[in-house]
Order: sequence, then C-alpha cells, then structure tokens
Amino acid sequence: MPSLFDRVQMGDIALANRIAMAPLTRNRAPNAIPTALMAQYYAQRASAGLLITEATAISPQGQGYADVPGLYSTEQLDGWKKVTQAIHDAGGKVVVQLWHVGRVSHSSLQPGNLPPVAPSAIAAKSKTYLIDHATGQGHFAATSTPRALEVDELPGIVHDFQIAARNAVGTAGFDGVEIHAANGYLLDQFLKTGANQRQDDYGGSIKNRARLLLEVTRAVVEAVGGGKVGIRLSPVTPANDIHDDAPQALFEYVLRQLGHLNLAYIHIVEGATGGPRELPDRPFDYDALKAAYRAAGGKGAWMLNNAYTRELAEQAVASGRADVVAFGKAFIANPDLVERLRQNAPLNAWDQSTFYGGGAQGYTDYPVLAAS
Ligand code: 8OZ
Repeated sequence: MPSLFDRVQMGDIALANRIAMAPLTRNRAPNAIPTALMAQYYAQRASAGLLITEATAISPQGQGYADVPGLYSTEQLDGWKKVTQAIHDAGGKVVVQLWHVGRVSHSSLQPGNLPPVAPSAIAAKSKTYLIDHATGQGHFAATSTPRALEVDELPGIVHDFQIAARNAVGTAGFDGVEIHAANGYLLDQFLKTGANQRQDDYGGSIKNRARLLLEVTRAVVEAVGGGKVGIRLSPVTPANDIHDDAPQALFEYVLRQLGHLNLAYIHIVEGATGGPRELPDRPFDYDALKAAYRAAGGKGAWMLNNAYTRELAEQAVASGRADVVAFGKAFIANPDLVERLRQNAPLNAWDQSTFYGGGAQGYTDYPVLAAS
C-alpha cells in the first residue's frame, strides 16, 4: 500500500513524497513583486513533495488583493527566479498558481481604477483585502460590482494565461504551473450558474460554461506541455459567494474533458475551502468525479485538499482515494511538516492574525523540530 512518504511521479515532476503545500495567499509582495523574504519562506518548506505557490496574478486585470504577487512584469519574473532558485537549492519542487480573480477585486486595484471583470455584471457578496500605502494599514473591503466581459475580450485572457505559463517555466524556473479554477475566481465564475448568466457561447449549457476553462487549459498545455500542468477545482465551495445549481454534472463533464489533456495532476478542494469538508446542503460524490476522469483516460495524479489530518491523509493515500494530499494552514505553522508527520510529532498552532500581510512574524519564524 502506498504511504504519504513514498515518492510519486506527477507528469514531468518527480515528488519525493505525497505531501503538497497548498496554495496560500500571504499578501507579502509589495507592488506585486516577490521578495527575498518570500524565497526564504518557501525554501523553509522545500521538504514538501510539491510546493504550490500562493495564487499569482497573470495580468494587472487579474489582481484582486493588496500585495499579492504577479507574473507579468520583468521585475516579478526576476523576483520569482530567486524564489525558485532558493527552493531548488533546498531540494524542493514548485509550481506557480496562475490566477485571474474576475469579479473578486476592487476598482482601486484595477488598471485605470475601472470595475473588475466577470462573466456577468453580478457583484460577489465577498470581501477583498486592501492596504493603505500611506499608513501601511490593511483592511477588508467589499468587492466592486464588475462589468460583463465582451466575448472578444476572452482570447486575450486565454493568451494572458498562456504567456504567464510560458514565462513561469521558461524564465522564472518553475517546475510547472497550477491553473486556479477554484474558490469563486474568474474560471469558477464562468463555470457556475450563480455567477454566469451569459447568453453567448460561454454561458447557459454546461458545455458553454466550461468553455473558457478548457480553452485556458489547452493553451497552457500547448505552452509548457501537459506534464507540467495541474488544475485546482472546488466543486461545491461557497468561497467568494459562488454556487452552481448542478455541480455533480458540471464537474463530471469538466473532468471528462480534462481526461484528454495529459495533465500532471488534478487538485480538488473538498467541501468549503478552509472550512468543513462536508456541506449538508451541497452534497458531492468525489469518488464519482475521479472515476469520470479515469474513464476518460485521465492519468494525472489525483490531489485532495481540505482539513486533512495525518490519519485521514494516510488513509486517503493507502486506499488509493488520493495520490497526493495538500496541506494548507498546517504548512504555514510547520515548515518541517513532512518530518513532523513522519515522526507523528506535535504540530505548531497557526496564528491567524499573521496570515495576510506583514513581514517575517508569523511567516518565516515558526520553529522546526530540534535535531535528534
Ligand atoms: C484567502 C485570501 C485571499 C485569497 C483562494 C487565492 O481562496 C485565494 C485567497 C485565499 O484561492
């Protein structure tokens, strides 16, 4: 039976164990440029089989929060190059999470202070995080009402994803990319009925709502090869005010299509992102989802995430329900999480007050186990 601590090959990427660090927004990239402190933070966690970076904007329009990094300027790519170098020097593997927030943004973060963009002009009842650069004070603010994208703007967004993927692998030194199609951001907005009321080829039927996601995925695969591409999906999360009327049928369709694309991995958030794994009002059969992917020929690694304990993760890998398990908050507080899980050692508790923004405190100062 496979264990969490066994190696696994994910497309082109060889993992030393089946423990991934989930993507975690930390808001410590002033002007969207990755810093030396970020390089230190990720390198500290390089014993993970795979590091998935925090969500990273593919374009200025894709930005939705203060001080999250981007991947579209030379300075940003130079910053990431130092991050990937530090991770590789420490023996780790890393993919960057490619992000367009869609409607989950604020006009003050958008080019020309214009409204954010979305499939339809429906505001998310959600918050974004802004920092007042005069005082350095951060605060949450309601997201702005978006405008609906014109159909002739969509190829530009597909292109932005493709260019970001090419630069990530070709210039910044990443081992691959993860397409962020979860948590109520742009690609999830197109997928789901709660945010998409379009009447063109990108709205209405499941096939139409999945079109942008599949165009983006094909473009990214064309740029870097499927063996370097993963995708994150969250079928029933309520994050950022998103919902769909029939998620089982929607996601089984999506996974059947992804089954043809030779991806490195599929990353599924079970339940509510960062919250309960089971939602009584939003039931979902994840095993059926995986079966749909495999039946369509999908051979990528199956990565699961959300509120996993050591025991639950071991069971998921031993039973074959998951090939890899991603841990989020536990990795914030435990740079040596892999070693702690191996030894069944106690875990440091996380400090929620330092999740978003700030400096080294609550970021690079969590202790590792004493050498024995
Ligand atoms: C927490 C705060 C801000 C953004 C996600 C990128 O949920 C995020 C995010 C999480 O995917």
